[in-house]
Amino acid sequence: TVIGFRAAAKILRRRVHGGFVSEATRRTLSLRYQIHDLEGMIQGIINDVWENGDDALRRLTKEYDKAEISAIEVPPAEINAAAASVDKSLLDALELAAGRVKDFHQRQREALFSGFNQMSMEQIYRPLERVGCYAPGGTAFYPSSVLMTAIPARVAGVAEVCLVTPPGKDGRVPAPTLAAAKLAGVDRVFRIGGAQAVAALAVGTKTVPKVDKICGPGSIFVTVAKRLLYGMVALDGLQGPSEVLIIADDSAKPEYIAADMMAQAEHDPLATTVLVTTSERVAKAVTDELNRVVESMSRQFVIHQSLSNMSCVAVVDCLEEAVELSNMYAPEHLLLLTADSEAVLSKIESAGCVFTGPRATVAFGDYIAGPSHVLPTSGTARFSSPLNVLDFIKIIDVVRVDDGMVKNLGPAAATIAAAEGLTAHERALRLRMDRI
Ligand code: HSO
Ligand code: ZN
Repeated sequence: TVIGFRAAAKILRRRVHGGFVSEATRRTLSLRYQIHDLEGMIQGIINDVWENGDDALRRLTKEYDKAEISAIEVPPAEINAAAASVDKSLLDALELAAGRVKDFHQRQREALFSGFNQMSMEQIYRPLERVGCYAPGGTAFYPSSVLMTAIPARVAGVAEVCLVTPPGKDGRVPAPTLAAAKLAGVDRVFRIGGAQAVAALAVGTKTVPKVDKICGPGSIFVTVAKRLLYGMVALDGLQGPSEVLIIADDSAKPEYIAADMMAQAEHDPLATTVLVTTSERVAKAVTDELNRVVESMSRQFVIHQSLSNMSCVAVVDCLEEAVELSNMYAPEHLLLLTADSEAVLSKIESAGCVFTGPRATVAFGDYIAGPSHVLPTSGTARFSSPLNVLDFIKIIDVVRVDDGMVKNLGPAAATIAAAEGLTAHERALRLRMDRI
């Protein structure tokens, strides 16, 4: 069904303010898994890993992933063998992608490092020492997510990059994931997933090292575990189900729009697709096209659920209204299919990644363009950024004090110290001033 601006605004506002575990997610979870106290259940897993370490990891992997694992860490020989077993064409494609992701982030690094320094005050940069990347596994395993998390970390100069990813029922990590890990320069791979993997990275076990930061998207269990452990460990953000908002005018091709809506929807029954168009004709043509094609898709069941429960098509009066909706929603992915898309882009205030150009599709960003596909979701693009080199770098400020600074700035500093009643501060300053 096609709705108007006001109805769309209401739906999108509710979604953005639904918090990071939206009501829809909670409802689905309690129906599917009979979980009524999600946070309580995950806290139980965290405590278990904290108390029982590797034993808990093996037991929980058996319980949740239905896999018997003896070695939690994947040995280098297994990584190499897996990489060698992967199809040449896939390996070449992953290598091309890895090179482009590396390039993009190296450019960011250069821009950062050529940044500001004053003579006496400056900022210097130091990489985090150890980080943990989470790559989703199970039915949909994503070697692309390995590249999109590990490579920015590597480029930032992180000393040790670890990867956790859940094993299949045979206890093995899929070969393409291991091949991607090798290409990305991952140091250590652990065959664990879910909340238990996040807990292991945050607290450390005999086998799994404690890391400084955990990044990468995962299931709701992973996301809740991240939130519960925040503070003990740094996070890249709390990624929810994936989203796209598409702004289209009458020049847009309905076939392309429908294709991207389905590509988004196939991720997850909770993935969200929003089409905002100024063209009634386009809205109608997209709906027809979806009805025509959905049944031919291999993941039609997921697509159908996502499109019917989590998506909407809105017809608005003008592109200004479309932009207003988009800025309010702050989508993870924004697809701009309008005649003058640069003009629209200049009005965009919040979005994870914008795709524009005559052949734009989100899938380029998912796999090969260069920016990380780990992007802020659930409205968090209002205040956060895509995963990038800065996620893996700490800034250290430097203040160099010479006679000039003492002369020029000492009196003002001493005056403020006196006003604060901190006489030892004032004295420390005056000692320097008196010696000149
Ligand atoms: N669109 C997803 C990333 C992805 N797509 C991985 C395919 N594989 C979240 O940005
Ligand atoms: Zn995708």
